[in-house]
Amino acid sequence: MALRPYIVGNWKMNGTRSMLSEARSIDRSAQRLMKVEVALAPPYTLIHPVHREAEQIGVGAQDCHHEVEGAHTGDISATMLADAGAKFVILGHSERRQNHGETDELVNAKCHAAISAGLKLIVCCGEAEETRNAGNAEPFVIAQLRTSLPETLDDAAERLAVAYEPIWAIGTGRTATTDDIAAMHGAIRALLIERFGEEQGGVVRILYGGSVKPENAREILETADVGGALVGGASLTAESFLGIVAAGA
Ligand code: G2H
Repeated sequence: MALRPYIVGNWKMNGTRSMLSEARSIDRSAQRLMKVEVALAPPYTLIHPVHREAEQIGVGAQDCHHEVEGAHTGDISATMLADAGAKFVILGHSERRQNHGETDELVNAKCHAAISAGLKLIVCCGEAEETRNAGNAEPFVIAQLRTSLPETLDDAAERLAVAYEPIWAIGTGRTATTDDIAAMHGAIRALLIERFGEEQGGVVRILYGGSVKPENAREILETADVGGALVGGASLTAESFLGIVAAGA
């Protein structure tokens, strides 16, 4: 059975308490759009406030450490996220991979930490422009996921989402063509079925990310094997984010 489209706002390093009004507006309207599962990943400092203010939408984090606790100055564990009210965590975003040297192996360790803490996972993947131009986008992304994803997950269908975000489309205003998205999501689907079996892997949602906005959301969300969207810039105001949510309803 297909799951509802999953529309997730990734606020990245944006947002102080003044942005809670946007979260409240999203929450109030998302409540009326029951056909879509709506979630927000604000910065760490706003997870608990958003959790308290927004009851209908899921709140999550943009990263976690791979260990439960210890001497890791500045880091946050999955257990702490769950304690603050987070229901999911985004792992392996290309900005983490690029800016913090995160490897596929580390992303895999973080997946296990998140699973142990009871969180849902959104595991990101995506190729650089040179990789696509060289014709290697698909093998690159599949290799990334082969190592990054957990080896087994009994409840993969509900617990896991994969976000395909071509790096060259992130925050640039450029998006992949729907043909390219469908081809990549098809390849990811085959890997998910190989790893988790038809029943689970066949329904794990594969989100598209990279300059999704109200104007292009419907076309992207109607593309084969697109189960939702991971939205950065356009999730920072309730108006534009709700435009994308409405496109998925
Ligand atoms: C891709 C996306 C959200 P944006 O990183 O994860 O950001 O929509 O700004 O391209």
